[in-house]
Amino acid sequence: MANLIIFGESMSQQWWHSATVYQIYPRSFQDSNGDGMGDIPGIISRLDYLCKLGISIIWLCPVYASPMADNGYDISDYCAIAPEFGSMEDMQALIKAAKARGIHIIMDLVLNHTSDQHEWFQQSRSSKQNPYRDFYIWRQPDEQGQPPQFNPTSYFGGSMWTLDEQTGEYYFHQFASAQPDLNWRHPDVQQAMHKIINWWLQQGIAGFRLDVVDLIGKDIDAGILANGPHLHKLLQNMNQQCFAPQQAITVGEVWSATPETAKLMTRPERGELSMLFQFEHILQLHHPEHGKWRARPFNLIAFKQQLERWQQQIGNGWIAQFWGNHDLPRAVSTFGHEGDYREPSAKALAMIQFALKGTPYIYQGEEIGMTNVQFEHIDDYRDIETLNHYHEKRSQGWAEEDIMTGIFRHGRDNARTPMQWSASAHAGFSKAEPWIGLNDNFQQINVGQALVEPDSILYCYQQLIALRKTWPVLVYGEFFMLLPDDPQLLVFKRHLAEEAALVVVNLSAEPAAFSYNGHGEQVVGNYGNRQQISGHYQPYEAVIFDLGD
Ligand code: TEU
Ligand code: CA
Repeated sequence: MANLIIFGESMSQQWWHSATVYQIYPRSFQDSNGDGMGDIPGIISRLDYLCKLGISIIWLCPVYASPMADNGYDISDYCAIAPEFGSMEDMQALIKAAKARGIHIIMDLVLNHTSDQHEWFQQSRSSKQNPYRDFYIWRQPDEQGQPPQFNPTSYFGGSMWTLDEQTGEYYFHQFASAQPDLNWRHPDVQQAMHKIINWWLQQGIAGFRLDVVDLIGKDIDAGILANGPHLHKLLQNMNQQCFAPQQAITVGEVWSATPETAKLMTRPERGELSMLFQFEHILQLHHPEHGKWRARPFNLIAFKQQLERWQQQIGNGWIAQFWGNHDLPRAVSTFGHEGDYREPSAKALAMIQFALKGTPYIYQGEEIGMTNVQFEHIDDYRDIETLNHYHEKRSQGWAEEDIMTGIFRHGRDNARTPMQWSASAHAGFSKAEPWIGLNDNFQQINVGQALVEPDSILYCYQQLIALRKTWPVLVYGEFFMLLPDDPQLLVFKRHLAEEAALVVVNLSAEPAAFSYNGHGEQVVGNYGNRQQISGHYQPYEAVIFDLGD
């Protein structure tokens, strides 16, 4: 396809720019064999549903062999399937069945760390002379037996260093001690991982989501973890050895990303990644000292400033557009409205997402407006991050209610309750008690209900997915923010050659007035069909107008 000039930069068009990705968290998507755990045959049974939605790519969260300390983000064998999800034959059947429906699969590759049960780590910890010793990061204790000076708190609580009795040295892990960081400075680590990547591409997958990929360039002795000095070289090597030869699609999870670093990682001429997830709209919710556990309310004006910066500064780089994922609270509960305006606000969030530059990612259940959950007791929670946080804060004297409020609002299990397929037992997810509790609103909020409702959230997503495939102005149009300081209205324009679109969203629970000097035709709306752009907008009313040429 021809190149475009966007904000003065030459942009080569890719099919995955206008495609939509659907993220599946396998353990919570569909159980096929009645053990209460989602699995790969369950996913195969739902491919026609995804096809009907108009999905082009599935991002499949880890299904590799794993002790499941972090639900599969602790891999013990990259080329084997965890039995609870099925067999390698099931995985090959999924790839084939998806391809037959025109759906590509990208797999979640956890390359920053392995499970401590991985053969490499078992060898590495066995002796200081073992050839695998330097696959990981080991340091001598100091005279007092303490770990190195550089000793940040792990994402899951506690120190990032764990003393291993066998050889009396500390090993480094940014997440759980069951997830030792790989030493990416070691050429054998790079080669071993390239081999795994190429093996999976030969199985017929289309690419990868790269877990915390900005951490692999770390320089521990310089105290640098994210966006380290070795990152770009490592990504360029990986691209040359693996991605480019097979036109693989890659999306990096990059919590540290800024528009500047994102351009370095995703401009096509740099030969690194296809696109990345940046998290500024999530991080703005985090408390400066207590992060997500004492989160602040969503601030629309701050959001608009970030949005304008990203949309205008990413140039010919590319990003993923998302509201939620398996680590984040439910989008409609965080950015929309859980009560009377749940449906219009869920559609409003979808319309914003699909009207922006960047590939849209739908997290399972977002298409029906699934909400956060509030389990009675901490024992009902499953996530290692949540459980470690609870026990750590209880030991530090935090009130139970304070901790639970943080978990209700931002705990990762909000996104991991079983997919709500129907109002029948266990929401049609399983014939048995699921591995984690259901959200008790599944009888009102489920796919079966959405499919029989002509103006459901689901059909709004279906319309937006189709629209992006046929209206390039939404995919490539230059972005212009209007009313930057308005606390209720998000209004922006997209321009491409003679085409122009105007997006007007009242992202509040109160009516808002908007006046605009010009005419447009409603293409998508969540409150019936507007004839005028100017006027009053209902709570969470959103409209995409075609301003014509
Ligand atoms: O997440 C990276 C990560 O840092 C998140 O866990 C984040 O810190 C936290 O959830 C924000 O509150 C990736 C995976 O998406 C996550 O599921 C894994 O637990 C983690 O890496 C380790 O692999
Ligand atoms: Ca199962």
